[in-house]
Amino acid sequence: MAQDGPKIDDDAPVPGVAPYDGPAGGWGALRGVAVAIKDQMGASADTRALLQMNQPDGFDCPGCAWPDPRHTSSFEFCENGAKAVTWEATPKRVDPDFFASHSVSDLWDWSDHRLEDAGRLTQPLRYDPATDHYTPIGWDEAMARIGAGLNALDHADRAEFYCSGRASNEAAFLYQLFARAFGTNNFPDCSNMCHEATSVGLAKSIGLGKGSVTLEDFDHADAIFCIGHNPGTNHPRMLSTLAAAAKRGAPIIVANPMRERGLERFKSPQHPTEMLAPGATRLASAYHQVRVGGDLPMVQGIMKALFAADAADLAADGAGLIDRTFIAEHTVGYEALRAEVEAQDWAALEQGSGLTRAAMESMAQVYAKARNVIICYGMGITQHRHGTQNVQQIANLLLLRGNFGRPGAGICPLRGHSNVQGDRTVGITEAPGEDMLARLDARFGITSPRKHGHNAVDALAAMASGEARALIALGGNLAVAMPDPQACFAAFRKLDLAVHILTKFNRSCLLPARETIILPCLGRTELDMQAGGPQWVTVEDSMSMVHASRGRLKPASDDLKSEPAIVAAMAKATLPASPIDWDGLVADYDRIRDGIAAVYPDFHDFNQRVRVPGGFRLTVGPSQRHWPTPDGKAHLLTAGDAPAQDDRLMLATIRSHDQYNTTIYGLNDRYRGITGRRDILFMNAADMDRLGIAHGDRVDVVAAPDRILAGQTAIRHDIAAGSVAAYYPEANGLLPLDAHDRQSGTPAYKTIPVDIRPAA
Ligand SMILES: Nc1nc2c(c(=O)[nH]1)N[C@H]1C(S)=C(S)[C@@H](COP(=O)(O)OP(=O)(O)OC[C@H]3O[C@@H](n4cnc5c(=O)[nH]c(N)nc54)[C@H](O)[C@@H]3O)O[C@H]1N2
Ligand SMILES: Nc1nc2c(c(=O)[nH]1)N[C@H]1C(S)=C(S)[C@@H](COP(=O)(O)OP(=O)(O)OC[C@H]3O[C@@H](n4cnc5c(=O)[nH]c(N)nc54)[C@H](O)[C@@H]3O)O[C@H]1N2
Ligand SMILES: [Mo]
Repeated sequence: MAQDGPKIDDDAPVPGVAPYDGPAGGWGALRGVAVAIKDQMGASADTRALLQMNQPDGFDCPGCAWPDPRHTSSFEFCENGAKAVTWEATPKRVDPDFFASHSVSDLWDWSDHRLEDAGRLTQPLRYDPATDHYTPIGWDEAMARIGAGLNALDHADRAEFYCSGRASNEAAFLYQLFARAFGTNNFPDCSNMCHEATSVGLAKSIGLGKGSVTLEDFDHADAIFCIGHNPGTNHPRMLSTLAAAAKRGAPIIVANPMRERGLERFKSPQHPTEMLAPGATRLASAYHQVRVGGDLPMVQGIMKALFAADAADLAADGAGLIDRTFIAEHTVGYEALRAEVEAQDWAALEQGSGLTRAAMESMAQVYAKARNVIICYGMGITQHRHGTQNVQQIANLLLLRGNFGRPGAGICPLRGHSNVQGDRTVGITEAPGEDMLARLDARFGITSPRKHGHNAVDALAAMASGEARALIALGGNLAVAMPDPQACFAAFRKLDLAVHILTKFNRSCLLPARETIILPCLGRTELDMQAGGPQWVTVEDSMSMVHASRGRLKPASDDLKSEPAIVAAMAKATLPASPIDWDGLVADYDRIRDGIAAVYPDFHDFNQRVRVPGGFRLTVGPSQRHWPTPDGKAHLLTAGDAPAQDDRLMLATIRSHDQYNTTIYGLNDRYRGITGRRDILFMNAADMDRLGIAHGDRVDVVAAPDRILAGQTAIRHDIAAGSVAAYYPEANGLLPLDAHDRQSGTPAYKTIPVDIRPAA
C-alpha cells in the first residue's frame, strides 16, 4: 500500500515541515480560498468576481489552461483559480506615493512575494536614473518615448517582443501585427520555457504541436497515464475529471519522482456530500517514482515490454498487441523505432529510469489491456535537455496501439498559462509560415519580414551580447522566469529601451534600461470599455477550444488601458505612416477577430462561432486521424542519443502550491507539508544517509563552482532516489542559459546535475 507522506517521525522536528495527511481539495482547499480572499480583498471583500469565473458569460480564469466542462453552468470551484483572481482583484495599490517612498534599489531587497503583494499598478511610470525612483508619466508621453526609442534602433531586429501567456488572442494578434509591421519576427514567448518541446516534438510526429483530446474523451478512456505534472496544484480542476475516471474504474498510472497528493487522493470541494463524508477518492492506481530525467528510458522500457508481449501473443496465435492495421495505414518509421527500442538493454533502462523492469512491464500491461488510452504530461517531460524526444516517445507509445482519433484516446499536454496556446495560434512565433505572412500582408497592407527571429533563449543571448537593444514585454516576468539570473539580469541592464506592460510590479521592472517604462493594463476580471462600447476577448484552452472571456469588475484605476489599446497606441506612436487603422481595431474587437479570421482560415466566421456559449474547437487533425505532416503520415520517431548518465544527483525545479510561476502568493506548499518557508531541498532518505545529511540540515546545492544555491534546508521527502527538488525561481541560478533542449530551446529546468554539501 502506498505510503502517504514522508516518513520523518524518527527525525527531530524541522520548523515548517510536517507531513500532510489530508487529500487534495477538501477542507484545506476551502480554507485556502478563505485565506486568499481575506489577505487580498480585506474584510469588505467584493467576491463577485469569483462567481463569474469560467461562466459562459463571465471571464476565463487566468489560473490555467484546463478546459471548462462544456455543458454545465455550475460554478467550478478551484482554490488556485481563486488565488489568481483575488491576486488580481485585490484593492491593494502601488500608487505614486509608493514609488516616491521606495527607490528601485530599496525594492531590490524585497522578496518576489512582497513586490507583487504591494498591489496593482495604477498609472504609467518612467524610471528616473537621477533619483533611482519610478515617477508617474502620462500615456502620451510614454508612447512618444517608446516610439522614439524603437525608431532610434538601426534595425528592427534589435527589438525583442516578449509575450507571456495571459494575453488574449486579440491582444496577441495585434501585438504580432505591430512587431511585423515594425519589421521583426523576434518573438520570445513564455511557451519557449514551457511546452515548446510539445510544439516542436508533436509537429514532427503527428503534424500538430497541440494535444489531440477533448474533455469528453476522459469519460471514455479505459486508462489514463499522468506523467510529470502536478494537477493538485497546477491544474486543480483536472482532479474532478481524474476522480470521475477513477470512480468508474479506469486505471490511472502515474510517473512522477515525487509523491504528489493531488495524484493520490481527492475530495471534491464541489460536492457537499463528499465533503461531509470521511475518506476521499483514490486517484492513482499505480504510482511509479521515475527518477528525475528518467522518462525517456521509462517510455522505451514500456515499449520494449509491449513489443515483447506482442511477440508472445503472436506466437500464441493471438492477433498481437500492436495495431498493425493502423501502423500500416497511418504511420511511417515502425521498423526503425522497434529496432531502436528492442536494442535497449534492460539494465540500462532500469538504471536510467530508476524503475524496475517489472514496473515498466506492469505499465505496459495496463497500457495494452486498455482499449483507449490518454497520456497526460507536463513540465516533468518538457523541461529537459531531451524534452522533444521525451514528447515524441510518448506519442510513439500511443501510436503503437492506434490511440489517436477515437473517443477516449489521445495525447494531452497540460498547457500552462491560460492562453499560451492561443497566443501561438494567432501569430506569436519566431518562425512564421509563408502562407500566414502572405495573408497578413494582404489583409493589412504591410510587408512582414521573412527572416525568422528569436525565441526566448536567443533573445536573452542577443540582449547579453548587446545585439538586442530594446525589449517590449507584454506581461510576464522574463528576467526571473528565465534560467541564469546572473546572465539575464545583466542583459536587461544593458538595454536602451525596456517596456513592461503589466498588472503588477515585479523584479523585471527593477532592472532598468537607459529608458524604462511601465504601462499598467487591465486584467481578465475587469471591464474593458472602448469607443465602440464594452469589449470582450477570446482565449484557447489546452484542448483547442476557443471561447469568450468577459471582465466585469471596475478597473483597478481609471488610468489603466487594455492590452489591445496599449499595443495599438505603441504602434501609432512608432509607425505614424502605418496603413493600419489601429483606432478602428481597438474601438471594436470584432474587427480584430475579423482580422484573425482573414489570416487564419481555421477561424472562419470567428465572430459568429465564438458567440455560441462554450465557443468552438479549432481543427485538430490528429483527432480525426488526419496528420498534417509533409507526407500526410504520423511519424514514429527514434530517440537517437540517450540522455548522458550523470552520477550526480539530478535536481528538478518545481512550483509550490502557493505560487503562480514567478508570482509567489504565499510561503506554504500544503500538499508537500511545507508551511511558511521556501528554502527547502526535497531529498530521498537513502541519498541523505549515503551523504551523511540529516533531516533539517543546512546545505548548499552546487551545480558548478559559480552556480551555488546556498543555505537550503534539506528534508527527507518521498522522492525517487538520485533525485532532488527545489523551488523555482529561487533555484534558477543553478542553470546556465545554454542548458536547454537543442531541438526546441526549452530550458532544462528539470535536469540540473548537482552536488549537495554542508552549508558553508
Ligand atoms: N497554481 C498554479 N497553477 C499553474 C502554474 C503555477 O505556477 N501555479 N503554472 C502554470 C504554468 S505556466 C504551467 S507550465 C503549468 C505547470 O504545471 P506542471 O507541469 O504540473 O509543473 P511543475 O510544478 O513545474 O512540475 C510538475 C511535476 O513534474 C514532476 N517532475 C519533475 N521532474 C520530473 C521528471 O524528470 N520526470 C517526471 N515524470 N516528472 C518530473 C514534479 O515532481 C512535479 O510534480 O501549470 C500552470 N498552472
Ligand atoms: N526554474 C524554472 N523556471 C521556470 C519554470 C520552471 O518550472 N522552473 N517554468 C517556466 C514556465 S512553464 C513559464 S510559462 C515561465 C513563466 O514566465 P512568465 O509568463 O514571464 O511569468 P509569470 O510569473 O507568469 O508573470 C507574472 C507577471 O505577469 C503579470 N501579469 C499578470 N496578469 C497579467 C495580465 O493579465 N496582463 C499582463 N500584461 N500582465 C499580467 C504580472 O505583472 C506578474 O508580475 O517561467 C518559466 N521558468
Ligand atoms: Mo508554463
